[in-house]
Amino acid sequence: MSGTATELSLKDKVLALKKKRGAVIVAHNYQLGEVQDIADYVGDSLGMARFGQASAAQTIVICGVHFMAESAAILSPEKTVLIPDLEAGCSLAECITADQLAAWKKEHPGAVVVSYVNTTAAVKALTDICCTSSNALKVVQSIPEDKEILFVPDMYLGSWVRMQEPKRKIHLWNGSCHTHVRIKPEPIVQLKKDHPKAEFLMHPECGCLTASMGLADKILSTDGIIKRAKESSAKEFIIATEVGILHRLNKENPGKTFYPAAAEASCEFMKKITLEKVMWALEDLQYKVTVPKATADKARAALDKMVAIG
Ligand code: CIZ
Repeated sequence: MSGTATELSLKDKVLALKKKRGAVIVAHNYQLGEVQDIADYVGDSLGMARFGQASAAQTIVICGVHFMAESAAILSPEKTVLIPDLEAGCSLAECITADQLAAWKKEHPGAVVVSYVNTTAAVKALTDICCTSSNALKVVQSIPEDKEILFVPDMYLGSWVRMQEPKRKIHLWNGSCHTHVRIKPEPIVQLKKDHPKAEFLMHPECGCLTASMGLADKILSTDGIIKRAKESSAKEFIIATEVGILHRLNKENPGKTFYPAAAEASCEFMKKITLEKVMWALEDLQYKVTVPKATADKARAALDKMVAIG
C-alpha cells in the first residue's frame, strides 16, 4: 500500500471512530498538519477549551499539550476529555509548581497573581486572573495600579507587558518556553534583509522578544498571527513562533509566502500527537484527563475573570 493510501485509511478510521464516539477533535495551531486537517476546530488553547464547552459532544479529544486538556476539563467537567499521549507536556507550564507559587505569594502578601494559560490546573487554582498572549496587557490593566502583580510563568510575555505598563510593580517568574527560546535575533535580521517587503509577526513568548521587538511589525498570539496574515495586504511574512502554525498559514493563504524565523522552533511535545494516536484515543477512550473538583472550581474562577475582561 502506498504512503498516501495508508494515510487516507488512517484518516478514515479516525473520522469513523469520531462519529461512533460522538466526539469532537480540537487541535492547537502548533499541531502536526495531518492532525490539524482532521480537527473540528483548530486554534489557541482558550479557543479549544471554549469550542469543546460549546459543543454538544460528550467526548472531547484534545490534540495539544497537557495543560490544554486540563483547561478543557475545567470548563467542561461533565464531559470526557481525552489526550492521545500523556507525555505531551509543556515546558513552560512545568516552570512553576503550585508549591512554588504558594511560597512566592507568601513573600508578596496582597499581590495579584496573573497566570498565563500555559500553567497547570493546580497553579491556576492559586491564581487571581488568567491571561493569554492576546489579552495579557488588558488583564494587567484591569488591576488597580497600586497593586503588586506576580506574573507567571513566562518572563518574556511578562516583560513585554511590563514595558507597556512601566509604572506598575510587576514581578516576573523566571520561566520560558524551550521552543520559543530557540528563536534568535540574528536570523531574523538576515530574513528581513532578504525579504524587505515581508511583514514580521512575532509571538510574545519568543526568547529574542526584547532584542527583536523593534523589528517586529506586530506582536501577536497564535490566533492573532492567523488573523493578521489573512487581513494584511502583504504577500510575504516572517513568522516568529512554533513552526506548526505554518501549516494553517499556508493552507488558508494561497498566494502568500511565510518564512519561519527559526525552522528549528518545533515543539517535540506538541508533535507527540499523531493521527495514529488520535485513532487509539478514540478506539480505547484514552487517556482521560480530569481535574479534582475543588481545584477545577478555583481554576475556573480565574479563567472566568479573564473571559469577563475579554
Ligand atoms: O494560548 C495558546 O494557545 C498559546 C500557547 C499561545 C497562543 O498565542 O495562542
